Amino acid sequence: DLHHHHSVGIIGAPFSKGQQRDGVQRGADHIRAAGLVQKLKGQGCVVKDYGNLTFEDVPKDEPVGMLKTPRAVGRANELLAGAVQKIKSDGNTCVMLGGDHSLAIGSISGHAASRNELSVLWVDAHADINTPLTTPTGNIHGQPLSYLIYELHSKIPIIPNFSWLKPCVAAKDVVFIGLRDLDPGEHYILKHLGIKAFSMTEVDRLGIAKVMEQTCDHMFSKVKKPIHLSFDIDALDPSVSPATGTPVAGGLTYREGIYITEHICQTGLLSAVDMVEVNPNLGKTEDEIKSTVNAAVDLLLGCFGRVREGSHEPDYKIPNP
Ligand code: 6HN
Ligand code: MN
Ligand code: MN
Ligand code: MN
Repeated sequence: DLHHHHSVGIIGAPFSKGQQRDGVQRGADHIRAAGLVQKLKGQGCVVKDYGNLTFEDVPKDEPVGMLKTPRAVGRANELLAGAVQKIKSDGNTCVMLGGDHSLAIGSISGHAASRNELSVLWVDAHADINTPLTTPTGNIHGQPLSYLIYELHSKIPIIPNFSWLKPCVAAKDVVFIGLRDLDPGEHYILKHLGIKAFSMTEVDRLGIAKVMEQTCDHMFSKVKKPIHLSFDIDALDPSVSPATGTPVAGGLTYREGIYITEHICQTGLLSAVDMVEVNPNLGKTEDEIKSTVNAAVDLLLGCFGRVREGSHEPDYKIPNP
């Protein structure tokens, strides 16, 4: 709400090499151009924009096994991890604007480096938990969680430019919402590690209010850990957010998405947010791009106190005529 004065630190990560569709590196600038900073300030946040990271070209980045452009992904995430760690040590809730979802490797690592233990809420059509050996595509944006989870450490081979990375999240501290397109290896991993997951079937069965209640019950079962929300815009239905690289029919409504962010804000434990996979090149019309970018902005506003019922300052008085 208005009275917390959330301190927000924004970092842009114009990176696309975790997948193969050009344009997703421009997501961050589109989200800014839609007025994110001004709108956050307008709802009482203290905002510092740390700007965009610069990712240098990594020459001779040949595949390693199935993995595509592994050296560029490793290097970009090492940089991002450092930036996120700095933003956290400055006392902010960190907002990472992607870019593709491989960036969660650096964002979550940098966040974890500044905190003891995290809960990770992964809102996505996909589970992004393939290992380098289960991946059907070789795209690292479909794999970030396998690199981050302790229990999968022994399944991750040595990859160039990833030697800085250490797993930092326990399987029991991960919750998924919105799943509807998993690869067989990913489904096995979720079941095998007992990871809490609300697929679109559970969203249909329970409704989003119960899903969020149970998500928080699970995340706060022992101690109240800081929350890392990793929001892939493809979690929303493609009718809302069509400008994204791997759209899947049957997603969250705009309202369900907003409800998730409102509920997470109310916990008071939100510590970092990723907003990824907005690809302005993939909108077929200007309206499709707008709808996707505006959804991303509104979700972020929900994370930082915007409530649909409206709000007012504590000293508000009705003007006298
Ligand atoms: N994302 N499971 C597929 C893969 O290539 O591993 C799709 C991944 C999509 C990743 O949307 O962030
Ligand atoms: Mn608040
Ligand atoms: Mn996805
Ligand atoms: Mn994703």
